[in-house]
Amino acid sequence: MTAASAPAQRGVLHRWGAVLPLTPATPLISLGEGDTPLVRSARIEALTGLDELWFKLEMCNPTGSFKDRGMVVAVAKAVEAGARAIMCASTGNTSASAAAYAARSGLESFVLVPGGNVAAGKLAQAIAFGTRLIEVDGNFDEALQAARELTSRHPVALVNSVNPHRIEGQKTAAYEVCEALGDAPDVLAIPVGNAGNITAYWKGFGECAEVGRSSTHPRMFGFQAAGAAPIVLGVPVEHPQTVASAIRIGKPASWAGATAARDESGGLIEAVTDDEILEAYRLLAGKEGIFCEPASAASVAGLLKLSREGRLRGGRAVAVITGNGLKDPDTAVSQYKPDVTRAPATVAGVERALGW
Ligand code: AN7
Repeated sequence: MTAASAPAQRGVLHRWGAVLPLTPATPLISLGEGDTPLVRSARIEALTGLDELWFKLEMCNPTGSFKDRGMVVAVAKAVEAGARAIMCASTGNTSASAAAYAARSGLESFVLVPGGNVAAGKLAQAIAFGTRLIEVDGNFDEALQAARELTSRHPVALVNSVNPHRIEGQKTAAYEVCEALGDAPDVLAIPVGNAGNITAYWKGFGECAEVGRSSTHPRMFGFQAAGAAPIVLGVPVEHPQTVASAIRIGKPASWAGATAARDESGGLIEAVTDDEILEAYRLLAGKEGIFCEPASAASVAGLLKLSREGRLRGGRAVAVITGNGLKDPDTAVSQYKPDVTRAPATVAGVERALGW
């Protein structure tokens, strides 16, 4: 028997350390985040008028969302700075990710979530990772304001995307897209909630162009839910509403970053309705085998909307699939009448039930 060679080190800090603000004192923690698949659309592409449609499957990260990419950097830097505890406000995915990396690093974590508006799987994750869960009587925007003030008064590190280390980590997805395609795509389609991710991708694409990892930059197409579309409307939304609870955000912290990404790239930020989001959600599962959460389907809903309006002409687009559908089982169940047949546990019984 030959000795197995040591597996290569994985994770954002190992893979992308050279473009991250690491020091010799930064602990290289990892749950194997990053290096997510970029897969070509099998069937939706033909509905869009695009030459190529690709999906960046950020749902394949360890806690099931893109948040892990930035959280690993934020938590490593918090540990480096001597923090014993971290805090975030969250519509669910940030809290799941923060709680996981805190557990991994021996930190205490506190998460503020809008009571009654977080998908069940995300709450299950936060609880399993042993976080101190605070359900606030208010929405995400109010929870974030409270988290900002609390972390300025107490020795607890804030790990929302207002923490620049989160943006640094999340920009690595743009590097991976450029590497996988050999260049930047023509269009990057992405859901927009608190607007950290569109800000991070734009930073990443800018850096890739600067150092010759790409010859161009994409137009950034951001999509908000129609009931939670402050950037589209140009004013905060006091009572945001949408089935896509992850992006039920009325006052995005990175508002300026999102509009800069839009304007500097010649892109757009538009709204998609809950019906359009759920149509894309069902198409992604039924026609592509990709079970994402509703917020993630907003990127594809947006491309389909632009296509219907005759505003997409060729080119290569990447849609970011930000989170896993397993996180929100209630929306899944509400969308389908399951095709279930009862039968005795015999060959004859199943044949009879199927009418064979
Ligand atoms: C699946 O977890 O804001 O525009 O607190 O979970 O960077 O906020 C989640 C946001 C898109 C929007 N898709 O990204 C949180 C949170 C999914 C998300 C977004 C979120 P940003």
